[in-house]
Amino acid sequence: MINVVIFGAPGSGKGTQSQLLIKKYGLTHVSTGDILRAEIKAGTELGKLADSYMSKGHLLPDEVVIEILDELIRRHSDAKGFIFDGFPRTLAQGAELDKMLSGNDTQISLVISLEVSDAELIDRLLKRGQISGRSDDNRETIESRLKVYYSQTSPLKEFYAKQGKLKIIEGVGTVEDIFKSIEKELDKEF
Ligand code: B4P
Repeated sequence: MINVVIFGAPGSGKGTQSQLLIKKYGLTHVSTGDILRAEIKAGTELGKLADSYMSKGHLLPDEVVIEILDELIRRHSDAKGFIFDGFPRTLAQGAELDKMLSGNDTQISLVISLEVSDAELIDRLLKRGQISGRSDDNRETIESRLKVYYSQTSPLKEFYAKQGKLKIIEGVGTVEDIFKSIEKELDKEF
């Protein structure tokens, strides 16, 4: 099994690059953001809870997201591998993901960290906000998401660097050129 984490700040292109990765490598895409947005759309209890955090740019409690992931990994036990997009987002989620995967006799193969400046991230998300109607793509919430990223999520880089799994990729340029840099790293695993 090949398991890849696509890592980066909000707007760094995790979702965009994941779409290309699914096509080329046939891995199962796990986007916690997409799952939560689907719950919001469906008006479920989980969706209401998710909206109360996401619209402020905050992370959902670890135990809520971990439960979703745990169930999903069990349901896809026959997958060729996973692309984890937007998960883990805290050190606790990272440790839990390692446990879940080792329980299935597998592990994270590679962590791709997309590096993009704050100015570019803000610009991308404001542009997306104009068309997506996403409640978290407005300036105030974007600034809060960036703060949360630096305080709670970016420490995971050190966590994965220590495991020898972190690959830093320049996340600015055309979507195709960035994908080529990711492919170079992934092709070594297949
Ligand atoms: P996510 O859905 O994961 O969203 P994201 O980080 O904002 O976006 P991403 O990096 O995927 O950006 P994209 O490719 O779309 O999370 C949303 C919220 O859900 C979180 O804030 C949190 O509240 C909650 N949540 C999710 N997971 C959680 C977890 N594990 N624990 C707790 N809470 C959780 O790209 C953005 C834009 O840039 C797009 O418009 C795209 O077209 C553009 N773009 C992409 N690549 C480009 C390039 N190379 N050049 C120019 N533009 C580019």
